[in-house]
Amino acid sequence: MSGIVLHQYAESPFSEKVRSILGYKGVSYQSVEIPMIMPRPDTIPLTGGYRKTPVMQIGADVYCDTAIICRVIDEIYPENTIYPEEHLAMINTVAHWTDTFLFKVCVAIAFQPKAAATNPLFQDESAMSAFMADRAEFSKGSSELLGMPFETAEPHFIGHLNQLDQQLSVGGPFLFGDKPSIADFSTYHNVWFIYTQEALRDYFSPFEHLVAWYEKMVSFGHGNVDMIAGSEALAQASASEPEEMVDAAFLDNFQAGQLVSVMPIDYGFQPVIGELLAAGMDEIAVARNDDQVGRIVVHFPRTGFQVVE
Ligand SMILES: N[C@@H](CCC(=O)N[C@@H](CS)C(=O)NCC(=O)O)C(=O)O
Repeated sequence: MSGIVLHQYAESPFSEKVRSILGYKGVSYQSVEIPMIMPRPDTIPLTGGYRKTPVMQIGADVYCDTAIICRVIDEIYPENTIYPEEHLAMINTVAHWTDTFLFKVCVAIAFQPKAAATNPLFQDESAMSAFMADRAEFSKGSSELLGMPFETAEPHFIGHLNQLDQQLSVGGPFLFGDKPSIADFSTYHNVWFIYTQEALRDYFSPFEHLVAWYEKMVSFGHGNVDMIAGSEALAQASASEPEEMVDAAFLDNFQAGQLVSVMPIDYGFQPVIGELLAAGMDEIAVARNDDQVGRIVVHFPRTGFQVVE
């Protein structure tokens, strides 16, 4: 069986969420450092259009969105599960809110003028305008990612840090008890996004319990990573066959084999078109034939995605 290849870039918060889980689980894996902006010629042939970051590849199976990436990692490495059954619905609800609403708040905090003035990305004018143009194209048709004014975001951000700090001062050491769950990792990457910017670190000064928790999360590291070239990842896909899907479910009158288009419901409206292999309660999967890498199965979580005939 092929191993995990994570397509990610260093500055990406959602990539940090996955890197941190791989660190917590002590996983050895390969990783491709992708460009922060398009084009991504070594990743898009695998997804067939989806362009959010990160993407996980295992041979010719490709996983889009951290909701399914983290679940699959936990299935492969079940020891110290981050999805404890006794809190499953609540933990997934917290993770979803944190990865959607709180992330949108954090984007507004991260790109406020005070931070932009010291962010290395924004020191070079042409790099900055290329980044802005790329993200405008990425967000076309949606106000979900870049739509919150800083003045609206800031009280939401500080209020949530305060609640986290209060909870961690009486409970813990993690958000749902003695061991970290997916709720911790979703919260962690948002905190990391802001905390790692020196100009914004003062936000955390009043919150010592939150900072102690954050340092524990940082200490998990990133696992045992071997950086590979994008061309090697594509070669692995070409040399592999997707895993067969057994007992795939089809809800909502969908049928195996029909041609569908799949894309996120919030932002990043770049569709993936393929033959439907699963449309169950937890997962959507489509098969595509790519000119460069052959047959690929692309997997998405059910929550957060739309399937159109
Ligand atoms: N729901 C997605 C969100 C991923 C996301 O928004 N990633 C950001 C980077 S952290 C992104 O895709 N930005 C645009 C890009 O990298 O092209 C997930 O959980 O994977």
